[in-house]
Amino acid sequence: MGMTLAEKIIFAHLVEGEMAPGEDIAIRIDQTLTQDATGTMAYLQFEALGMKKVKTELSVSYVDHNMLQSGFENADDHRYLQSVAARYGIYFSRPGNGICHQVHLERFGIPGKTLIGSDSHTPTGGGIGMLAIGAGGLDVAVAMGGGAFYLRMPEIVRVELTGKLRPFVTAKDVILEVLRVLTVKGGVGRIIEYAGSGVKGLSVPERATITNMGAELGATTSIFPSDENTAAFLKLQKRANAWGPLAADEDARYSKTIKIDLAKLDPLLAKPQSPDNVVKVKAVKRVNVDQVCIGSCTNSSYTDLMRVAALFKGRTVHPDVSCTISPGSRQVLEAIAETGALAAIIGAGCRIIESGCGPCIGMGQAPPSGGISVRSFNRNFPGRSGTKDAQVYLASPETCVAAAVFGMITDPQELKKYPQVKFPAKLPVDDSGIISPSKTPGKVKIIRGPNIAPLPINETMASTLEGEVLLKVGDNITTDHIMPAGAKILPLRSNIPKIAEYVYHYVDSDFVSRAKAKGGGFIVGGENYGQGSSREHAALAPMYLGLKMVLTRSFARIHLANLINFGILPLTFAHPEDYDRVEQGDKLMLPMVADILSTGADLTIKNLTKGIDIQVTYTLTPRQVQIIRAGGLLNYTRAGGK
Ligand code: MIC
Ligand code: SF4
Repeated sequence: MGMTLAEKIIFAHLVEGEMAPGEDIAIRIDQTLTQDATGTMAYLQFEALGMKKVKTELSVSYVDHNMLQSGFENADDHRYLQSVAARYGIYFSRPGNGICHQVHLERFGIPGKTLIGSDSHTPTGGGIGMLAIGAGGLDVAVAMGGGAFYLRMPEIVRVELTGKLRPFVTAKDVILEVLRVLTVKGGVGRIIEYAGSGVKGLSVPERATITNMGAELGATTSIFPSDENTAAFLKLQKRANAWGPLAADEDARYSKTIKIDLAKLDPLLAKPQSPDNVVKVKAVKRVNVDQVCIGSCTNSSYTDLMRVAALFKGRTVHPDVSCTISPGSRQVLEAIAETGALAAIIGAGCRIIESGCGPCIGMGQAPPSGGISVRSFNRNFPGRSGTKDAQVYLASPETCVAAAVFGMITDPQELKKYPQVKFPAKLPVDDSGIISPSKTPGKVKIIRGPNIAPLPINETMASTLEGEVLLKVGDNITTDHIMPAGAKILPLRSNIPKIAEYVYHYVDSDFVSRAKAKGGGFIVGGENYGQGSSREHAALAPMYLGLKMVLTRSFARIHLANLINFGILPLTFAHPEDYDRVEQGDKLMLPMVADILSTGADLTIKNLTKGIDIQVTYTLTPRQVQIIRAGGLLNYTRAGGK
């Protein structure tokens, strides 16, 4: 029997387990990436592992998130990251060089290789045929140390693309359509593989837009074949040698197939507050816009911005709109400057932001109170923009231009003439923004600023857990709810005691004081708990506050792994309706839980307040049970666990 594309790469990297859906497997990791907001923790953890040098084929440390330097914190972190990279054999991409995913695609991605990154949008690399997976920083630290990456073998879903996109319908609309069909939890436990005759009409950056937002489906990763378009992209990057062909076998078997005729798609957008709240642009009537933001790791490539510039030519940004542009990489910025496109964008009245995440993570450009913001980004979770009551819509760069020009959400087809944009014969390839590791690592001094607090170390798990439900939340809680980002909180990423003060800040401002007063406790959640980003701070900071167990209807993949990595027990209701039988403030007891987990026997939680028993399930491997009992992966690894 033939193999799917993802299966081929997994098979070539398999070090443990059997490649059947639902089985626990471990794969060898060729490349890792980190970004600054998760990277400081990942490198503190790597240091704690006591290795001399990274053992991967390639590891890169990017600075792209915490770019606003309104105090010493971020600049200190950048310096720490640069020194750690020099010391341990890691490439360092300087602030201003671009967004990790865009730069990695341009400069380092190789079809057929495995990549894990401490950022949920790492699957952007799937656009070039990599098996690229987002993970918590600790998993990345372990992989840098040569450890395998453990995951549950996903099922493989095939998305068959046929036909050709019409003018003003873009790659963004393809992934918005997939999100409409599958929803934000439709990808959990799955890899999305794109195939079909429609694939050849999509360039690598377009494919990357699609695989990038596979993160919003909750998918483990998404991947495209490596073909002549991939070869052309790599050639332009002066990396023709990195190319190799890759595709699924004809007779490969998939758990499900979704068919999309590209010619039948319309311009789409995701309405507030979820990326799967998708409708046709033309169905949105009379919504005035305050802000438009174009950029982010989803839509900030050369072709994206060339098209934006062409559409802005001879037009201006509406007087009631503030329009920002953040190019994905220095290469993109340089290229659009060379062609004159940048001048057209500036001339239209756009505000140019340096290459980085910027407004996507609330690092500046928070919209006005109650403001409407249309963004070419990938997430519109509440509060993420930095303004609690702002309403964020997600759409293609083309739809963003239409909103910026007309001052209201408008079908981009109203812009009439669709510009044909092609790659130039040559791109400004220049790696001077990427600093190679030191040739004399022994001489490198690691520089730690005062904001970098030591890693909190968890205690081993108590035999019986007892405590109070500190908070009960609903479905699809994101890590932005649990551990918000933004310009104020992000600089605290290297300081767990300080950042812990903001856990669930916008959901329940008393959560932290309650958790402290009770000496820790439990959280109850609904479906898809912890969707969104890979930030392990959403597990690490609650761990610091004494969180011992989270009980939900279901979990999102990366957050589940992060909870286990930090010794927090993830449990699910055996009977989903039991969600209604636990309330905030209830006292719960899990008698002899540590031993029961090791035997794999059924587990019952005693709700002491209500005098009832609640049956729960757990799908932990024996290794994961040991990790939780040890108080987390760091303790486990340091004690010699593999
Ligand atoms: C995001 O888009 O939410 C982030 C910021 O890139 C995160 C990582 C982080 O929280 O640092 C992600 O997607 O993993
Ligand atoms: Fe940066 Fe936004 Fe992409 Fe996250 S989603 S990596 S914050 S650009």
